[in-house]
Amino acid sequence: MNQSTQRWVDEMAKMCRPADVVWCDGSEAERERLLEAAVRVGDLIPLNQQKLPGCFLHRSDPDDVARTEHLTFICSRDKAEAGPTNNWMAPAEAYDRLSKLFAGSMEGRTMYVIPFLMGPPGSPFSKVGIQVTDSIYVVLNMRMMTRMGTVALEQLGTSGDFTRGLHSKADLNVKRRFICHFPEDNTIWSVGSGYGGNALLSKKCMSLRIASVVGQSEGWLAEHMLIIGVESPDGDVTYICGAFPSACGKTNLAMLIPPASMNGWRVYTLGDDIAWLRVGPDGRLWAINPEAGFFGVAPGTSSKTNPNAMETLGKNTIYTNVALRPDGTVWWEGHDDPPPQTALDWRGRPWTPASKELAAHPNSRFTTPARECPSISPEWENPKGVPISAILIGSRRQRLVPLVFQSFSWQHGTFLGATLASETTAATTGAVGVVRRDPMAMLPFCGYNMADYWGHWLSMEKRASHLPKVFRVNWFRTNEKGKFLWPGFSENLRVLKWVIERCKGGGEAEETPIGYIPTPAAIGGNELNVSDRVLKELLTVDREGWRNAVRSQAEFFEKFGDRLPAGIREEREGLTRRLKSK
Ligand code: OXD
Ligand code: MN
Repeated sequence: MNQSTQRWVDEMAKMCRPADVVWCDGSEAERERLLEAAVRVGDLIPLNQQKLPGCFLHRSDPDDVARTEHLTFICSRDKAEAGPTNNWMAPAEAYDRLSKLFAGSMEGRTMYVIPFLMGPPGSPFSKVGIQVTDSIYVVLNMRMMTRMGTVALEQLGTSGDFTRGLHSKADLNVKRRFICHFPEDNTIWSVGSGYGGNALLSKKCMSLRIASVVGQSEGWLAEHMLIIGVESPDGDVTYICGAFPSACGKTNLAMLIPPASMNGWRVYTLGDDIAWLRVGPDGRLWAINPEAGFFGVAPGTSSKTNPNAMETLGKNTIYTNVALRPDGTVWWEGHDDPPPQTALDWRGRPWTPASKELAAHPNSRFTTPARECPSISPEWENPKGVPISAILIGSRRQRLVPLVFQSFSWQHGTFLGATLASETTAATTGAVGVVRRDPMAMLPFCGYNMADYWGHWLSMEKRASHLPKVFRVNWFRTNEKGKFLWPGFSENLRVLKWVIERCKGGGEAEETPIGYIPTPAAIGGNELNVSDRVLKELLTVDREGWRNAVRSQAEFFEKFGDRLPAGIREEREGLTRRLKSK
């Protein structure tokens, strides 16, 4: 037994006063026991086991359905370390306030101790965490999202180097909800929520907020990125990472099936949400997915948008806040099947197609093991990771941002990431559809000052000799009627094809003030159902629009004062200059 883990767990138990403490080993027998207990206490509803073997439904508290960014804090000693984009609380104050909420919060409940490993066993990338929680739903999710149990304790050995995650649902009251990160203590305290992004501490809390800080000090990057391998007809596989804000189609892109017209192409899935990138001995950036499962957005997922996900979801899946059909199967808006005549909505209330409200919550989710995905890459658990040739930076923008363009350099690519903005989605509480700045899709997930984080990206140029090429993408352009201009989904592979050609020194492109833009012919083809006019519109630079964009970027950058790295300033000036000239 590792002394430091035991000591810490004892301390947490003393504060939370659970009825008992159970250490999770990750075994099958334990899964059975937990499922039985979850059904008994009403945390899970068994689904039709003939049609959906091993699948269950969870309905969360209606006030607890998304990440609550306004209740998420970085508790560094120095406020400036958290930076202007994070909420900050002094560590002493946070420990004091939250101790009071945790005190006795587990009375009458079991405290589960979850040792978990982020990354493949034995990998130099991997990190250990221990989460204690009073939620069986959380344990069952962590079991899929991480490598949980004995495997983690073995990796830890006698070391005290692990992330300490304390979680209690407490009374689920949003007034007493806090998600606090203590980067200097490698510690996370989360209270008052059972929602994935707030309560599965391995995910956003550890693998992004804490890991980004660790990455800065150890010289690597923790990013909100998918990882895919794209095989071209000659059999060569190119690995690509992609940063997109929540609910912008990362899971769909990660599991893409090529359109019928792109014979010989294939996409392998390695990760759909988080990538850890390190410089390899060859001077390239190598990536792993620290997670072991997918926590995807259900609405909009169908055999048309994501056949691989639909196949994965047929078994061993926990659904959260979707609708329940009378035959014990699930449904959501955008599902393959038409709306059911009757169902129970995500809150368990009777629902019919005439109902005014949605059947599934717009941020309803599925949790499912990665290994069951038909497109999973044979390399996904390679302890060395995979070498990354390109990074996509994408967001949801109806106007202005072209379908794709390539940065001039790593520094310019960092600038494209730093100036990313997106229309908000249901993955977080608050208004949907408002454009907000979301640098590298990390706004809610960067555990330290965003200006220093850009500086860290820029410093990669000194650490690595062959950095990936950086591309800005936008699948979400619409016309005046709000109709999408680009078909998206499997057709996005045409954009990836051009990206890969560029990485290999080919691909037709035109130099513009914002970057290299493909010629319409380099993207389109006879089989693509997009008119030449629309394709041209998708690949045009609106100079006036970009001049306005530069002004709004300036307001954002001003928040960082002197901490803004020189490289970002240079790129701003360069862009302004290029937009002025003919
Ligand atoms: C997620 C998110 O759950 O980004 O991945 O919200
Ligand atoms: Mn995400």
